[in-house]
Amino acid sequence: MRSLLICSAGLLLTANLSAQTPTQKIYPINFSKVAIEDHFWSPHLEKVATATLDACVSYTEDKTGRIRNFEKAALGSGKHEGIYYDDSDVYKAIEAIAYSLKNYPDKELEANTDGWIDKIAAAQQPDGYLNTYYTLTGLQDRWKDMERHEDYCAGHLIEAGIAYYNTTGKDKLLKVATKFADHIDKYFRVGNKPWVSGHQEIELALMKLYHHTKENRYLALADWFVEQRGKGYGVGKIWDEWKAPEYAQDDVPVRDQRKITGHAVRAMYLYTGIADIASETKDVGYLRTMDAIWDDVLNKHYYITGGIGASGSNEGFGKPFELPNETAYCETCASVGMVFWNQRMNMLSAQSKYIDVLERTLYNAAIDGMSLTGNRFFYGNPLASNGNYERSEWFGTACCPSNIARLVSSLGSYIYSRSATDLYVNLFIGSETTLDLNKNEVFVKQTGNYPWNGEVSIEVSPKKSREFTVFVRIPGWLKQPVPSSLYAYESNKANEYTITVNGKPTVGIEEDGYLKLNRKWRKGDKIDLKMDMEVRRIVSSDELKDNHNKVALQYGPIVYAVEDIDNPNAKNGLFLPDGTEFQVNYRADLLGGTNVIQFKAPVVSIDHSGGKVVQEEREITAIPYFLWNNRGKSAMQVWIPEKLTSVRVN
Ligand code: FUB
Ligand code: ZN
Repeated sequence: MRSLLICSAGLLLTANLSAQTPTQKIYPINFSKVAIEDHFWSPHLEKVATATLDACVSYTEDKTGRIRNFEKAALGSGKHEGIYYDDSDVYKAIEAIAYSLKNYPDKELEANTDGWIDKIAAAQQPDGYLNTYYTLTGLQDRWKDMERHEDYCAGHLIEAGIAYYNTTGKDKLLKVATKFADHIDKYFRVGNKPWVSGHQEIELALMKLYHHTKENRYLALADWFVEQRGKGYGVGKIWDEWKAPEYAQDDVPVRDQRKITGHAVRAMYLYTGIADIASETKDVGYLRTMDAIWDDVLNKHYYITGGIGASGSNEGFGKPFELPNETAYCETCASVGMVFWNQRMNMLSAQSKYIDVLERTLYNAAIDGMSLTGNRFFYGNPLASNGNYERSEWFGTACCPSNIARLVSSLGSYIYSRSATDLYVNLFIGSETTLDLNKNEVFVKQTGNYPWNGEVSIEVSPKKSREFTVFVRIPGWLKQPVPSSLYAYESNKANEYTITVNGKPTVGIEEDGYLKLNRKWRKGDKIDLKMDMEVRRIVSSDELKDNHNKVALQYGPIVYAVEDIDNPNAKNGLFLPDGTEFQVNYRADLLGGTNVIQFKAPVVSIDHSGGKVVQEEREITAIPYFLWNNRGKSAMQVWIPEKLTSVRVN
């Protein structure tokens, strides 16, 4: 299967594509070329620009010592404040700022960021090394404990440098990052000194640097980092103290890995980097590993919200099928990484199942990480709560806020992809872009009200009438909740869709989850896609003990939750018998405007005065999962008992 992919991908090489790699079948259209105007997403993008970045800036430079650390490191003295990986948050904030500035220019924010960059540059060592923790605690200890995130921070620095250059044209940070990358290359790869990254990230960052500079040594270094793993080279806390190389996906060489292990963010960044490398080197071993690991994640470790990493103790994957709801870790950063990785997998294969996964994670577990106000964040995203859990303004380990900010502000990069000749529509987000297909300018505009309903219009307007193919993703959720056996719709009826071009019903061929519309496209042509949305009851495979006799509700790609704030004391007594009738209503007045699912269902409680169990029929309102905890603390559940016998009443 995979070798087929490689053979056929080779054919694409004939095209003169600066952004396409040898193994990629398709590649995304960058957010800087996509203008988003979308009922659902525009408010989130705006909140990132107006509130999330403010939070990141104030916590980075005032409320914590992250910028002060750079000032002190430039002087070569002072006490390091915070944790040894805190530099990474500064870089990630700069990356998010860079993306957001593209959509929302802001001179003041840019000037302030320039000031940060001056301080970062001043803190760099003459040999290129840059890490405020070691500069302030003793450079003699650098590059010793592989868990200490020096290369992780370098990775985020590289990503920030490229992003800031791309938006502003200013290359000061990029030069700093490049100098650090060169230092690492010389010291490790050229110097032939083993190093296992204790927190992967640098691999994907080096691939960005490779694409930016076209310098082969960055590709070689990225690959070198991956090759180091699983060979017993690890030194430092993970290996010597914890004796847990699997925590950092270092127990087995990458080409032999078949099961997901360990820390979820580390894993996602690693496999994203490997996909980027394999797309250049056509490394069949890497591609096989990723197929196997992806199947393992989807079949054994994947929450219905698209979250991953069930366990808090390792911030990562637990045993197969161990997916508790109330203690689900599902770190926001892991969801961000899941989006990154699945986009890469889609690029390699042109299969829409990866976008199905990306979409589920994006619209549920990932965006749950941020409040509607944009300035409160979840680090973990559980699927049930007794009412004591809430978003925070910030965290001691503050990886998540800037991570969700950089994802949302670069959202435009996930909507469309292309090959040399054809266009792919992946996500249904109101937006416009213009691309060059075979020297023909093609304007594309999407409108609709997805995910609240399933009606989407796509205008495809080429300057010159030409034949090409528009691949429209037919979402997997029409037929099954996820592309694996972990979850299923209770009734196996598939939802239908219809598609018309210029009002005429069209039957296209479905290929790898896309409807292929091949024709001579003319100015003003319009595709109308209508997807049936209805409330679907989802059940879990028997192995998921925590979900026995429980159902979750989904409408379109959105997973719903019942919050006690709408349904007092329903958390412990609600159940959803077969045949419950659901109504979907759009409530403009609620939570910034949202669909709700309303239904009558029994709720049992204990009448403590009489010691009796009381059952009453109540009107229940379910809201999208990602919107919970926007009205204060409240109990919440995604998985709801189906029968009285599975209700646990307190
Ligand atoms: O270690 C850096 C970041 O902090 C990780 O990616 C997160 O999981 C948190 O541990
Ligand atoms: Zn995080």
